[in-house]
Amino acid sequence: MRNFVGGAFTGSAKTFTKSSPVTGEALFEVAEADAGTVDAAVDAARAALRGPWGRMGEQQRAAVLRRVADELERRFEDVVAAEIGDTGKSVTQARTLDVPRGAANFRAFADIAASTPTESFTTVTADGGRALNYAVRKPVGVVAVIVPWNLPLLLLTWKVAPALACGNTVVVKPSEETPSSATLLAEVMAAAGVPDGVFNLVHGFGPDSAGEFLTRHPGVDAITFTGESATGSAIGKVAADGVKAVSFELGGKNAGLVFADADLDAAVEGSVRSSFTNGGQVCLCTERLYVQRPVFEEFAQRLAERAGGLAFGWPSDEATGNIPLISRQHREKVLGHYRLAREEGATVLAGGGVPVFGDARDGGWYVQPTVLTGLGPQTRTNREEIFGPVCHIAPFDDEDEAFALANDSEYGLAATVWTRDVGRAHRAGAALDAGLVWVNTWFLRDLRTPFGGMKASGVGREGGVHSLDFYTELTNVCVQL
Ligand code: NAD
Ligand code: 6OD
Repeated sequence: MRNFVGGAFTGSAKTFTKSSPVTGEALFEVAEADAGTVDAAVDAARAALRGPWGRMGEQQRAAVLRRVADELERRFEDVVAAEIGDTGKSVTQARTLDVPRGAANFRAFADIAASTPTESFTTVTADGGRALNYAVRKPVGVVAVIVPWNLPLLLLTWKVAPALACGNTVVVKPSEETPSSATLLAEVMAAAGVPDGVFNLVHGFGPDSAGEFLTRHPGVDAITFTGESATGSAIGKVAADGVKAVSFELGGKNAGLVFADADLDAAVEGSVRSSFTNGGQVCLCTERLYVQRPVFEEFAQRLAERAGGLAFGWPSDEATGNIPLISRQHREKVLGHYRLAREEGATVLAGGGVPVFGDARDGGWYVQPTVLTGLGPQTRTNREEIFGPVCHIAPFDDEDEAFALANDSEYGLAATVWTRDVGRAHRAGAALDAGLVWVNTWFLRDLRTPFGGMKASGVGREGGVHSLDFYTELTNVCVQL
């Protein structure tokens, strides 16, 4: 697996090994970009701004991005295989979520960038004259795109597509755990006719590796990052030194509120999805569930039964409901939280351990989906992001208490509310400290809407016109008429 710089794949003196989350076995070597490779990638991106890409109009760029979407769809099964190989996720999820969203991101941002007007104001001057103000959108320049491993292609293209649609060039650093779909995307870019240097890819780790070399690089104009809040904080310090614009999509400790008036079947099924999709490795996953007391016992029992019944298949099995965690290190973290929850006094309603398969998957990074109860809001279990297939359920009595419990967190990314009371649904939207509030659904995305988190969950918003605001500079032109 190689780096992609200025339109060519390049090797590296140093490599690292990518292993399978399903079996733990070594899969392939990845070329780790050194500082020189990152320099070359940033230089190529800068040069491409001055080339044909920089001279294209937004409609022409949009046409190129639609070709990228077409080419991604032509390589659909290759990309599915790449995502499964790197993450162990299920073929069903890769085919219905990860890869279609990759293509959808390019189409959506091609449309948005090519059709969003800028503002214009006429000013009446003191002498009765007129001046016309209008805003011109310009690319920011070279954008560093640093993304995590949980939804590799989806999260990468969610940033690359708007960045390119706005006329920027990018240097991408995927997670060390998931180099494959980003490498395939480089092939797709070349095949779709994206000019050399517009999309560059460097593989490696964070500190003292490609990630840090990129964020510290003086030739980078803006940094868009998705990952842990602690990493965001470290990158923020570096970005401040270089006075670079940042967009941060960070961690979450998301609450789900189930009211007694909810459709309980929908709430149980929705909570199975929101807590266990992708092995709980989605920043939007619900790790804290609060359930109104009259339905608490029934809900808890049904959720625990559903969690215990989720199928452990191979990734190729369409019915697979559980996937492995991404790495040994991440599994140690999640199992550490399972132990901690017990030490804190939790009752384990489902899971809490490691499944035994009697086949090669015993060498992989699986854990059981886990449902906990019995802990207070100040426990570490209810405050720290675990990022695994686990949720804690606690009862509440009334709406005010539910909203207060949901808001009692250092994080503010997403919340999910299950209710049939329309008024309550709207009150929740206003009251909850979260960038996204879903009512009677979860992870339903419209790419024109704002996406991002409050508090430790992020800085800024992307999505729709908000992405344009990050990936462009606005110049106001004031003309005395
Ligand atoms: P991470 O922060 O460890 O790594 C993310 C990326 O940053 C990787 O590519 C990594 O190599 C790189 N990186 C790490 N340290 C760096 C440094 N000092 N300088 C530059 N780059 C550095 O996160 P992860 O473990 O890959 O992903 C899981 C986390 O991501 C969870 O906290 C999850 O909530 C969060 N996440 C948030 C969103 C969102 O939209 N808010 C989406 C997905 C994941
Ligand atoms: O759907 C998206 O656009 C998005 N950014 C999802 C993030 C998921 C986090 O793991």
